[in-house]
Amino acid sequence: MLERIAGLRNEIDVDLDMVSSAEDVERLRLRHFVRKGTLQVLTDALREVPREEKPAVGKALNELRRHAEARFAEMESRFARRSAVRYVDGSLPGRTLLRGTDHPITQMIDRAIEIFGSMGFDVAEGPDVEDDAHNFAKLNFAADHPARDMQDTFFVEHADRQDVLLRTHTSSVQIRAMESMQPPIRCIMPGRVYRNEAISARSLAEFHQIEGLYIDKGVSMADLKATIIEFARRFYDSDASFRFRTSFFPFTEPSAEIDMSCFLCKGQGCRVCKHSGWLEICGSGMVHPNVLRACGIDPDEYSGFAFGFGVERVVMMLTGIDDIRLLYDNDARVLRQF
Ligand code: 2U9
Repeated sequence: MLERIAGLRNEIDVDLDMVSSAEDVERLRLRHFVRKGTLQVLTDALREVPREEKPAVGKALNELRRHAEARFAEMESRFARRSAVRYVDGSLPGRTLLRGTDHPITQMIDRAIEIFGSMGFDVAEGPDVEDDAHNFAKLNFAADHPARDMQDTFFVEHADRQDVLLRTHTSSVQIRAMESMQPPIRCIMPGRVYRNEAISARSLAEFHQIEGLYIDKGVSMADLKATIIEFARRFYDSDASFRFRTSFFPFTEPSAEIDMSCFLCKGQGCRVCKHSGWLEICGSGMVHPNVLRACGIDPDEYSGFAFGFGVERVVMMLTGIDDIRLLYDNDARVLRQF
């Protein structure tokens, strides 16, 4: 009997030394460990062993069982680790791979760049962290203009300067363009801007603007009107009508807000245009002579127009999204619709 026990121990060891997969281990486990397996057959045979030999044989059987259990446990865990990495169930259906798309804000900016590009406008870029001169002073903001106030502007702590801030509009980029180039200047400035505003469904403390600027000899309000109408007909609706309402900005004179007949209801009144039939599409005006002068451009020789609009507002109008925060939640269920 002791020989049979030693033989089975040897057999189990040799079998386990040769396994190469979890399935092999499982096959051996079924051979040795189940109710009618080799170990149980030997245990049952203990009944036939003479009484005086029983203690030694019983002890040897217990040792064999412990040894076999330890070896099986070791082999099972070895293959479980490997199979967790390697095992592929070819019968499972494939996983759907979701393709990413450009964010709707990026899509709108790209479309605007393409349309203005076809009209001869370049793209200019500038820093998000600005100084008071480029963000306010050279844009003809009076020293006590409320927009400089802590309520609107994020000021940046700086060891020796008090005039560092996050740009509140991309007009600062236009100032840099005029300082560094001689007219004709024709460019748009898409970019992120920052205002210290309460966050709500309609406003965020960070949003995107696109501004445009055209400086040359003899540029007039007629050029402004033609450029914006051409852009809006291509961007929104080829049949739209337009109206120009007088307005005020420190950096333009005269200034105008531009409205377009609603692309959805064609002026009849609907939810998008708040039942007015009109959509406000941008602010605009002729660049103020003080602004030209501050950038080293002679207002007696050159004139120019400028315009600006908020990109998130455009995205909301075109998509029907009525809470601006949805554009920044990065929820794929929202974004994959565009
Ligand atoms: C220079 C001179 C003039 C840019 C302009 C607007 C009118 C305007 C707002 C629309 C909504 C910004 O996003 S918004 O809050 N903008 O109404 N912007 S004219 O005029 C300039 C810019 C630069 C040197």
